[in-house]
Amino acid sequence: MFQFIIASNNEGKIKEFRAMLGDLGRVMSQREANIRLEPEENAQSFEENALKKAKAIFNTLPREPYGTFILADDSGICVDVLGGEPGVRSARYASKNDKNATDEANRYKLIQELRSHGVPSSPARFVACVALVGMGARGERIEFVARGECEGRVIDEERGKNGFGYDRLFIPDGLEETLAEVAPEIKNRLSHRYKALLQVRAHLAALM
Ligand code: ITT
Repeated sequence: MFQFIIASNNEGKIKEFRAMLGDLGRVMSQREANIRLEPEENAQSFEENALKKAKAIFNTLPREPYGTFILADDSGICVDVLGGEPGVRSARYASKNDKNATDEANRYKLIQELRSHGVPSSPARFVACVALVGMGARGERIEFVARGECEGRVIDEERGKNGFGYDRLFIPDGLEETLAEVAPEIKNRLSHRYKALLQVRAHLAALM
């Protein structure tokens, strides 16, 4: 069995990781593991930010036992009519001081931006890069990053109460509902995070 420490302070993400990885072992948040660090996310790509977070948290571990892995997720929403924005800045989209803004403020800003472009909706995608950092059975360092994408469109009104972040504004291809209107089990079978985690799971299986 593995033990995973999720390098995140976002409760929405942590809940999804628990649901998607619980069968492989123990899943703890960094808070539960008593790790207070909040690495800066100032890179230009989701991949770099995810790996940076995972390495920083891994380096705080007192020992590096085989079987304990750090998982970090850098994610966001890329909206076509906004030229791919907010992208890596999704958590800070509505912020004036470059710190994370609230989900409500970020959604409000996205709605305003769509309206200022004169469109009620736009093609968009959620992107998640998930980095896995740990120690292999022969003491070798394991670093792996996977990218998952979920195509769909954003709309200019909130619908639904499930999920977190931009879920209330995003309708995935093939559905009529937003990700906040469907059950968590549905989101967790089609999401960007799920697609990245499938690759992580395959990588872990190859280590066993
Ligand atoms: P950590 O860095 O502590 O993990 P964070 O919230 O700062 O948490 P990111 O920097 O990766 O995480 O920002 C992700 C942003 O994209 C944030 O605004 C989320 O609400 C949004 N987001 C990511 N995945 C999402 C999903 O599945 N549904 C809705 N919004 C999502």
